[in-house]
Amino acid sequence: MNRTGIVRTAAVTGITAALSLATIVPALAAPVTTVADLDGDGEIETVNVQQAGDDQVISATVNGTFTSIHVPADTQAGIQAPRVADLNGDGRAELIVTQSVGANTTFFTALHFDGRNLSQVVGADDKPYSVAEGGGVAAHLGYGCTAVGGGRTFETVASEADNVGAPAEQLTYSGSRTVYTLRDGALSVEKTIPITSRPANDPLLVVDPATCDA
Ligand SMILES: [Ca+2]
Ligand SMILES: [Ca+2]
Repeated sequence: MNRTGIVRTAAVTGITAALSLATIVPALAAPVTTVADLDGDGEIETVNVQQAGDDQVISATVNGTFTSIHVPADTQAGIQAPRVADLNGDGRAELIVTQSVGANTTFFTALHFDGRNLSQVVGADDKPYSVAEGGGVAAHLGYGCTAVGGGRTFETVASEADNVGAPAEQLTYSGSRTVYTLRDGALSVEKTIPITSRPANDPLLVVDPATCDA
């Protein structure tokens, strides 16, 4: 058995253990909290996340007013604290919320505070936006931010391996890097850069979510 096989077996055993534990103890995941300045006034709000059936409820009190939103959750993976980001560099935090956790890939949605309520960031198609991170060997997926002027652009990479099975140092990926601007809770595409057969360490493929930190 090669090393990859051993790692996979260990991961599967871990999942099985987690599943049987969930069967014995069907309790709801414990609520989690994080802190973010949602309205950019310099005061930090507490953000609570709680499981509700197949959903998660994300809530906060901003400037004395309570707001909450339901979004789908991955009940098997449990409730996770959102990542606190500022995708456009305006000083108001966005929340990157885990929606589903796969073996290699995690899907997130983004929330913003519109001045009154928390709402889902929408894409150019006006639908709730979702971004993937990870991909294992077969794909290279993720997001990051780039400082532009006084603000930031939000950038995603979505690519697939051209040659799965090749030695790691020979793997190349093709897909695209998309540059977005976020305004009033909506992402619009600034440009899409094609990626053609580039190694994983190519600057076009490299994205670091920490560059979006608030
Ligand atoms: Ca605040
Ligand atoms: Ca922001």
